[in-house]
Amino acid sequence: MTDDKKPTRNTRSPVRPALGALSGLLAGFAALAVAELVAAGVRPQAGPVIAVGGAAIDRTPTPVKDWAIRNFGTNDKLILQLGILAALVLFAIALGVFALRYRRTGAAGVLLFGVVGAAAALSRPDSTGPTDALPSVVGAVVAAALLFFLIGKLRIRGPAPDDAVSPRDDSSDGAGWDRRGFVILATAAAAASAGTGLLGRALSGSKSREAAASRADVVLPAPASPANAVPKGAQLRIRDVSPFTTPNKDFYRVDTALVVPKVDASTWKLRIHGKGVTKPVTLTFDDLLRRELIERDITLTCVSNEVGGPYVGNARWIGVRLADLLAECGVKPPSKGGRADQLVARSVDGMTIGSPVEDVMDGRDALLAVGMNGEPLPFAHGFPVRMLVPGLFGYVSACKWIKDVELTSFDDYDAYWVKRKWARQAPVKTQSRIDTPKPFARPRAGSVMVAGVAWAQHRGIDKVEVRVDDGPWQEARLAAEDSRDTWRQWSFDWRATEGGHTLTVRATDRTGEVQTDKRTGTVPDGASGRHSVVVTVE
Ligand SMILES: Nc1nc2c(c(=O)[nH]1)N[C@H]1C(S)=C(S)[C@@H](COP(=O)(O)O)O[C@H]1N2
Ligand SMILES: [Mo]
Repeated sequence: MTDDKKPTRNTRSPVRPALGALSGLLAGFAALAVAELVAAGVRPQAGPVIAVGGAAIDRTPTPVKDWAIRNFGTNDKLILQLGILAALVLFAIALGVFALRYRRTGAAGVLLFGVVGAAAALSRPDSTGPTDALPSVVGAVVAAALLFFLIGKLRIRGPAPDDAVSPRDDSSDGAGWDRRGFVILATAAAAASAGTGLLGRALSGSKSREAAASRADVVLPAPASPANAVPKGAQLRIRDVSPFTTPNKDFYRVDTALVVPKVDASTWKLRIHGKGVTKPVTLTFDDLLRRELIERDITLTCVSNEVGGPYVGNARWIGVRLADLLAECGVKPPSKGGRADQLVARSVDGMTIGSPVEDVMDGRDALLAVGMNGEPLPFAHGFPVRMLVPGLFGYVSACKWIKDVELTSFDDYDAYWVKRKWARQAPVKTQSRIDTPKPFARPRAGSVMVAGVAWAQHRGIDKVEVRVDDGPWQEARLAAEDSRDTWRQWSFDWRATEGGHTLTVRATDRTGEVQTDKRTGTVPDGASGRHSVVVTVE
């Protein structure tokens, strides 16, 4: 035993630092709870975690963001929020311990976090004004006061008032400081924070309940121009091939929104204005539903989708033809003398997405969509209204939670992703994917069904070929085409021989272009290259 190491007078007990750390944590907890309650009154998105998270997303370098989307998918936001909370916990602990010694400075340090949160909230593109600073500021003031008083209880009373390492410190843990006062204050603070946090949750919950009620009230009118029935042969009877229509619950989601915006359709409005708009309009949701609706199958793809990746889906959308609406507002495409060549869609969360006016008005089914696979848009996919332009990647066409359409020019304005190194214009690239067999599968020798999907929206898929190892390209069987705006399933009956094999797929679109084997990354205008799967035949 190390009994030779008798405690000296200056040995510090770990109890006070631990209680300092606890004080920091309690202050942090109080800050978040109070901020959440204030945010529920102001605007849920103005809360510090969401605001700082959103600001972090906007400032994340494009390669990192792209990597996060590819690796965490929809969970990227959860991971970011957990990261922010973990950082807050560490800082709270550090501040609490620090405050044992420097009480005022420690408490003031809490205020600094309030400033960071407030600055983040005010800098958000969806900020509605100075009140957005309130959640962070009020939260920080309450937390600073709490830390100050909690640490006060931990101070040693007696002859050495200002020195944390008091001579009485070593006599026994807790001697000299107000143990009872600390326990009472800490318990009260924890209980009050929990109550405040729950109240905040309940209040912000009531707003999203209103939005949910407005969605439940939506009755989608029958489309004046229904989609053609999906041809029977469009859906192959092969296990593990992506279904022709992607169910809403399985549809990929890519956006920068930390919390899904819950928009109340009954108060939603869309403004159309800008260059060359002779008759600007503001439309309500009911205005849109009263118009002629069209229904179309359209495949949507993300520019961040890697070759073989999951960010592509096909749905049956209902909406208003955007070109007609624009024409009523006096907008002409550039080829007919129109002054604006870019349409910038803006969402309630501040996202901006720029599409070529020429593409939107060239006769394709560019939509202001209100329905997805037979129901109102799910909140995550843009309720009440989103844009879609067949043939363009989502980041230049598919604005969710849209609230404003401004006609401008590419020379005058760069939208959100363009400011972050992505291309101004980005038609989808001709792509194909092997859905089955999966990588490293071990199928039996003999007949093995190779199948997947291929897409080249608005051009159409004319051919898909499969190659085994370095063999010749062999034509796959193509499922029936629904429309050139949708993907097509394909299959290939492979006579598999034992051993390791690489299967590669390539598509040819209706312009005759063969999917390139030149590999590029997703930035700036989408990944190119061919999808391969390695299997071992047994
Ligand atoms: N408001 C808003 N709309 C948005 C985005 C966004 O971040 N915010 N992301 C775009 C991108 S990059 C894509 S690929 C599609 C994805 O639509 P989905 O999530 O419904 O699949 O939405 C587009 N619309
Ligand atoms: Mo995207």
